[in-house]
Amino acid sequence: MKINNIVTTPYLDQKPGTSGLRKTVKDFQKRHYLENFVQSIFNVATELKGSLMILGGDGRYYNTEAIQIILKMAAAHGVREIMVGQNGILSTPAVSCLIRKYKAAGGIILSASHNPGGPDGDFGIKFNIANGGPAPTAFTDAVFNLSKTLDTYQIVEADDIPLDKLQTCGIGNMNIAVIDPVNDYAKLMESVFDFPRIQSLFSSGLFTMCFDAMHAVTGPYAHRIFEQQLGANVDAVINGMPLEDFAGGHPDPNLAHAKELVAVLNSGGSAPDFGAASDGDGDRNMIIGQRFFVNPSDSLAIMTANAHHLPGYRLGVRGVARSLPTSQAVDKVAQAMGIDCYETPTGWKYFGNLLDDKRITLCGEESFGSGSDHIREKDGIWAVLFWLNLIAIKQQSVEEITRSHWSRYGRHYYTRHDYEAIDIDVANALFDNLRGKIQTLHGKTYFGNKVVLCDDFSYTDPVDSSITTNQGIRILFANESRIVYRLSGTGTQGATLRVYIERYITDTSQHNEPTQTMLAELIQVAADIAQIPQRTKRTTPDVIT
Ligand code: VG1
Ligand code: CO
Repeated sequence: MKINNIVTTPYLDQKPGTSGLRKTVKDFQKRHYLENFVQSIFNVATELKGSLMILGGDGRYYNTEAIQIILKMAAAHGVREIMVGQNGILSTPAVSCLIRKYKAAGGIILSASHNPGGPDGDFGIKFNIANGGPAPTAFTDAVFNLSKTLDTYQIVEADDIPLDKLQTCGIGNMNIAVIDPVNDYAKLMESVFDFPRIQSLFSSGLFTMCFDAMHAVTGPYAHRIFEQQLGANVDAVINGMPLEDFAGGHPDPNLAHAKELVAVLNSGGSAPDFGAASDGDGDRNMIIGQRFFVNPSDSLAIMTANAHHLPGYRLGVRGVARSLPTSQAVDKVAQAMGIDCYETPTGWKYFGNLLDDKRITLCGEESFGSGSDHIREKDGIWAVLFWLNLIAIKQQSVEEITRSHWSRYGRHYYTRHDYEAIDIDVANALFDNLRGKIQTLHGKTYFGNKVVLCDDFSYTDPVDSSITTNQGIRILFANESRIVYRLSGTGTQGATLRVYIERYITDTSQHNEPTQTMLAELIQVAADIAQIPQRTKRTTPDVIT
């Protein structure tokens, strides 16, 4: 085995964001760009030497090239064995499952998640640690610092490894197992949910579903689990073939991007009873019923209130966590159940310690992400199975389950407005101005909403006491309404401003209103306080979820 030491020049922009390093494909194709970043990972994650590592991606453009490079670099760094998904495919939750099941030292996931793919799209790389979860900030900071002065990387000279068939082979002393991407994950799902009960839901002939894999990674998982194992209707999975460019689509499961699914569910008499979608790398989910959308924050609250009905959660929910911008719907459930509810910064890495320390069982984010202690990532297929299992037990529709939840706990009207690709200087100035106002807003009243707290959110991890600051400006009102502002850490063009708005209504006679109408005044307040139109020259957001 011949290890080459390649001389390279450092890049100064390899700073991981909310979820790994995410750049355009064109950036990743720059000379040694990927190699540099992977070398920095190996330099920090010295535990990979002599250990097992998991490797796979969401199948987007540049996935297979990147996998071949990483295999050869792993061999050069003394990795003992690599498990790689067939054709380079592994969903993010499947990687987390495999790391935990086979006690790997870590894993690399190639994905830019919900960002578009193809030669003109985005690519990304994430590193997950031995607990199966995203590397914590201390790790990604160390990787970034090293990347800025990196001058060589190590790679083995070897032929490419065929990834199309299941086999074991090797490069030098390193074993390679090309594995079925679905098997282990499907077994885990069977252990968490009541598969026979979901099977009987489908075999009754009275219930059908439609799952939109958006030509991303979940296609093979959905075909196997929903159609083959659970016996769902034959046309249950649409867009189930992973494609390098997601057929030109934007693999983000929300009402704006999963249009085909929404049309199917809104098609009237013959529409399926249940609809769902997942994103590029399979960790997000959207749940819908016939002409009915379940807000992801509500989904987390509903899961928390009902988890004890499901086999995997029979012992109950220890505690829950949600990210800052996620609505306070789950807080109401936690309060009623007498369990802890943690508020964390955005990004799954902040849930890892809480899960490992057994403080929480379920967690979620407003951005169509939910998960539990079964792995250390959010999990799209898991969320769909959770809902299917719940429907099978309750024999109620998605809408009935959600409405009865609202009538018990109240409804949190919620929306997120995204202003994409705005000039970075404009975005920074907007935030500087907002921060400057923090002290002055307290006690002010806008359309009857009185400000009781305004701050720049910071989080002290209760397990390791690490402190994370500047996570978003939040404004809380006396009536429990809320506005949160933050900048995205996953975009690749300029800055994306996210504004999150919520309003809590207990009166059931007001639970049938259009969300944007119910939030209109607060939307106005949010725009005024941050001077969004004046500063960004935009009067409407690019995406509303
Ligand atoms: C977004 C979401 C965040 C999520 C992250 C990664 O981050 O808001 O909740 O954890 O994407 O999800 P940001 O910084 O752009 O708001 V995924 O499915 O890209 O791994
Ligand atoms: Co994702």
